[in-house]
Formats: sequence, C-alpha cells, structure tokens
Amino acid sequence: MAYNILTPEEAASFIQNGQQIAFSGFTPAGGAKAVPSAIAAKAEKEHAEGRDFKISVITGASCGDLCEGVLARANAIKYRAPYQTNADIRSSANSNKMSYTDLHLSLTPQYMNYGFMGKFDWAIVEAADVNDKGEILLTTSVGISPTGLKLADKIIIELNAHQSKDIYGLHDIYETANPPFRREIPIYSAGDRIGSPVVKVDPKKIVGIVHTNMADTVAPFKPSDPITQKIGQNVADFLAAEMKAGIIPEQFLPIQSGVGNIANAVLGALGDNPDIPQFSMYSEVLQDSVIDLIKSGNIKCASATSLTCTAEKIDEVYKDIKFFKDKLVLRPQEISNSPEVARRIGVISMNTAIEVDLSGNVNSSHIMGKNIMNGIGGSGDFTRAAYISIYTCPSVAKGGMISAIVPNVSHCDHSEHSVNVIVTEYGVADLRCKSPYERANEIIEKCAHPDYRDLLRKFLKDAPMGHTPQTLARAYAFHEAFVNEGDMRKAVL
Ligand code: 0RQ
Repeated sequence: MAYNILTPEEAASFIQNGQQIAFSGFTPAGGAKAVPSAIAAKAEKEHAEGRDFKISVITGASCGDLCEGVLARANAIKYRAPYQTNADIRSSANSNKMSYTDLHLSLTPQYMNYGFMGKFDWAIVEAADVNDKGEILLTTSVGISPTGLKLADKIIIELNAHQSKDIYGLHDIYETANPPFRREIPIYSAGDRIGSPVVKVDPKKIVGIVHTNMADTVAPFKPSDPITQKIGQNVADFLAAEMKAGIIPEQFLPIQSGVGNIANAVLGALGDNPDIPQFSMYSEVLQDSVIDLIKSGNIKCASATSLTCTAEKIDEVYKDIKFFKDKLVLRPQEISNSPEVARRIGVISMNTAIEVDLSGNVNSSHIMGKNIMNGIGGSGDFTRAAYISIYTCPSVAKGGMISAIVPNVSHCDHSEHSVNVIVTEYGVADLRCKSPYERANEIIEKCAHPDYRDLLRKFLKDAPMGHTPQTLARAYAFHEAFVNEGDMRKAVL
C-alpha cells in the first residue's frame, strides 16, 4: 500500500478545533518535529480570523520546543498531559489559561486505554521506517506511541531520515491487556525482551507521511558543580556501604535515575566508585552519561522509554549500533515505569526533590505549594515500588534564601511512607524504619544547610507532644517568610 506524501501544512489542514492528539516524544527524543509547527501556524491563522482553535496534546512526557513549545506560544493547547518542561505551558497552567493534568507517567497509557481521557482523533508519530503492512519503526523514544497509534482514529507519520533505520531491534513493544484480563509483565531482569521491534497498525488508518530530516534537540549538560558532585559522591558512597553491609546483594540491583544535572553527577559518581560493581538500569530516561558508562563497562544493559541524548551521542550510538543492540532496550512507558516490575526486580530509585519536610515527605513538582514546575513525571512510579527510594537535592535554592528542608512540604508528591533516603551535599539521611522524631533529627543533622539547622531544631523542640512533630500554626512559617520577606531565614517560629 502506497501512503500519501504530505507537507506539514497539508497534514495540519486535517486537524480540527477541539480534537485530541497523541504525539510521539518523551522529552525531545523521538518527538514530532514538523507537523506541530504547522498546526501552530494554522491556529494563529484561525485566531486572526476570529475562530477558535485549540487541541488537546497528550505525549509520553515533555516533548520539546518543536512540539509543546510552538503549540503553547500559538495559544493552541486546550488540554495538556501528563508532563511538561516548557516555560510557556508552565505560565499558562499557573495562570489557569490552560488545563494541565500532572500524571504518573506509567498511568498515562493505562488512562488512555481505560477511556479516562476520552477519544483520540489523531496519533502524530515520528518513525524511522514504515512498511506497507503498517509496521512502524519508532525512533529514540517509545512513550505512549503504541497506545496512541492503537487508539487514534487516524495516523500521521513523520518519517525522519535523520533517525537511522539501524535502530531496528532496540525497541521492545509490549502492551498490557485491560483488567480483568491483565497478566504479569514477564520481565525478570532489566534487559529482558518480551515484545516486538515494531508497532503494528492497520495501514488504512495512516492518512499520510510527512518527510523530515531533523535531529532531536536535547540540550547538553551544564558542567557539574561542586554541589552536584558532592551529592553524587554521597549517593555512591551510601550505595557502596549498603552493599558492604549485605543490604544490597553483591550482584547489585538495577538503578533508576531521573533527569538533569544531579542525576548525571550521581551516575558519574557510581561509575567512578571502585566498590560499585557493573550494574544495569531499569529507568525511564537514558542520558549521555549512560551511553558513556555502557562503553566503559560500568553499565551492563539499560532499559528505558527514551534515549534523551544529545545529537552527537545519538550519532555515536548509531555508528556502533551492533555493540549497543543487546545493551539498550526501549519500551512503552507503562512497561519501563511499571511499579509491578520495579518492585519485583528490586529497582533502586533516585529522583530529585524541590523540597523535603521533617517527616520525609517530598515535593517534586510545585513551587511554594501553588505553581507547577514540571510535574511528578515517573518519579512516583518508581519511588513507591523501589527496593530503596532515594531523593536528592541541593540543601538550598535561590542563593540560600530557600531551604530545601522545610517543616512541612507545601505540596506532597511522595509521602513519608514511600521515601527511604534523602541526600544533599551535606550528607545522607537514612529514614528507613525510624519514628517521625528520629526521621526529623536525621534530616536536620545530616541534610539541612547550617543556616537553617537552628530554625528547624526550634520547630522540632517547640512542637507539642504527639507522634509527629507538628505545630499547625507554624507549619508554613518558612514558606510565609519567603513569600513575604524573600528569605526563609526570616521565619518566625
Ligand atoms: O530555578 O531555573 O529559576 O534557576 O527549581 O532546579 O536545581 O536547577 O534542578 O533542573 O534538576 O530540577 C525537581 C524541578 C529539579 C526536576 C526538579 C528551583 C531552582 C531552579 C530547577 P531556576 P535545579 P533541576 C524524571 C523523574 C520531576 C520529578 C522527577 C523535576 C529550578 O528534577 O521536575 O524527578 N523533577 N521525575 O532554583 C523554589 C525550592 C526550589 C526551587 C529548586 N525549594 N523552591 N524553587 N528550585 N528548589 C523526569 C521525567 O519523568 C521525564
């Protein structure tokens, strides 16, 4: 079957106001890169002529400026889920101009399958190849694409010549059945393959193909600074000690690591630590550092839903694809982030906190309790299921005016019941099996910045007797001090 070849503008002409679209992309990796700009241009034209034009944009996670950025700036998004990292979306969501739902990433395909998100009119998906039988070879991410391609009425493929067809064999496409027919996911170690290398769709649903030739636009890392390096070293030393104590088995356990500079520094420190043996990753995003650690032999294999690497690093992978084929697996996000699998294979999770409170509750998503930063992402998928769940953050933000350790978090993503370990540049607070007072002391003495320790000790000392140290009237004294005086050190306790 020969598919129609479309320009991005022709593809965009099919999209109607109010429609819901599943786009490929998990971070900028594997995202649609040409059609979203054409939809944005169409939206601007419709708006200029006095007509409404807004669509619902569902992706794997964030999807880069070429998708969520251009659509947000054109005021073309009515509804957005499940995650974003875009300043324009953030500001629209925080001023209630856009409806944004922050979802656990493993749940997004499930919510689509259960019908919670309504009908999908289109799937717009980047591919490295597509054949007459409707077999689609995805590119640098899988995300929600298999689910979107299955549920959508119609499909537009962006066939990207920049993405090598040699990627064939990296993907492992496996979909779960809906209850009551769902079975266990038969993954018993991080590198297991259980599915197909391609997504299969009814070719009649493919309305057309748009040819592109564009690299993923993943930004390179900032060079690591002394604080992120110290956090990385603290995590590596902690894990090495756990192994020595026999708590982590000598074969080690799979690692999940969030995204960003701290995650990068932690992985670098794990690679540098001679006491950490070769390990595998069961994660959602693989960054440049993972590719380097595979090459150096520190990482045996890595499973994820996205290869969020710079264009140079992706080219390195493509050039040496034979070497990487049995060491990298790209899965749909309900599998890469499956709490069932993570719990069973004993994943050690490492994610980033915005703030942590004295009980061990973690806020990963909201600033001062109200403004969304990015979202919970996959952090909750792994934290609740982890063998050991770790949260890292610098002890202070905004030049010291904000303490990351607060009496109470202003928004709770991960509760004290799921969070095991907190790490800042000052040290490691091990919260496992400790009482609320013991946890509070551990966090203050091991993790808080010295400027804030006396204030936190006072909060603890003055709390009326109870199981948990809490004084309701002063619960948000730190946040109020920042909002009113611009500095948490001015908190009145
Ligand atoms: O603000 O950009 O204005 O300078 O938050 O903080 O330290 O640069 O760290 O980029 O790693 O982001 C938790 C947001 C950290 C991220 C979070 C301000 C700080 C700065 C960014 P500026 P940093 P990062 C993987 C798994 C989601 C959950 C997760 C995130 C900005 O890691 O979104 O891990 N996680 N998902 O100044 C006010 C505080 C602050 C603060 C930091 N307490 N109060 N502002 N900032 N702490 C992701 C996926 O699922 C794909």
